[in-house]
Amino acid sequence: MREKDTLYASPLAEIADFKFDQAVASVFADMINRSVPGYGLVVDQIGVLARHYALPDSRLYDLGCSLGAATLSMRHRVETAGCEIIAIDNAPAMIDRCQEYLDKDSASLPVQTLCQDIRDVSISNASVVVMNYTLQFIAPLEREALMRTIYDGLLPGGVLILAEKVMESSSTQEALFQSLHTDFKRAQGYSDIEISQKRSSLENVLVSESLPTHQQRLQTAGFSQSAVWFHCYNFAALLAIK
Ligand code: GEK
Repeated sequence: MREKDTLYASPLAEIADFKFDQAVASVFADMINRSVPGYGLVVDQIGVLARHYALPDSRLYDLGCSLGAATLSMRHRVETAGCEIIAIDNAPAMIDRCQEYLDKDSASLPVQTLCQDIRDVSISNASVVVMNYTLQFIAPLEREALMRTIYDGLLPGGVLILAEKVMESSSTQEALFQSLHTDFKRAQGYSDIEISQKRSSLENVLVSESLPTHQQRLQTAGFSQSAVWFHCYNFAALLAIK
């Protein structure tokens, strides 16, 4: 059974910026499932999409892999010969646990884990690149360069699967979705104090952008097509094809 997230349950004297440390890693599965609407569905579909787009003898990257949920989804679905998954995260607490889960997993697709900053990573011979709620933690000014690195490392016909917290262009709709997201978290058992303290800790750390901003950046990087395949409140996933 997964460990329950109670990190923000008691009033805190000072709310520090959110960090992917040991405390977060130990409750992360519970935290993300109860905070991100549709997380399980998106993770599952990443495996289905990877199976569709994986090319023989190519690499599949999971950038900001955390505990390896998307990696495991791909590992269990992809059957194309000669594929390898590269799972990368710069938080030691996350990647160590990810490795532990992979060691216990019996699927045969090879996985290499790397404790590395995805801004420094080299990508090559890729048929699938996944960024499942990771780009939002990269400074907006650094996002374009990362998109180009991903685009350049993809094979023709390769895909980027990008899930993000997104911001609505209309302030009325943004307020509506924020309030519905708060209801979602309440329904998952989070108290108002937990919701508000967690929101404060993420304020300077998670920077969301609008879907049109993401789509424009993907187009500028060279992607010929991008399609929204999941959208629930402020959470969306795109498929961008080279
Ligand atoms: C999942 N994809 O469960 N370099 C490497 N990793 C980074 C960087 C960076 N510069 N910045 C942040 N991360 C996962 C969920 S969580 C999403 C992704 C969330 C990592 C960070 O350490 C964390 O593990 C992950 O990106 C973001 O399918 O917590 O909302």
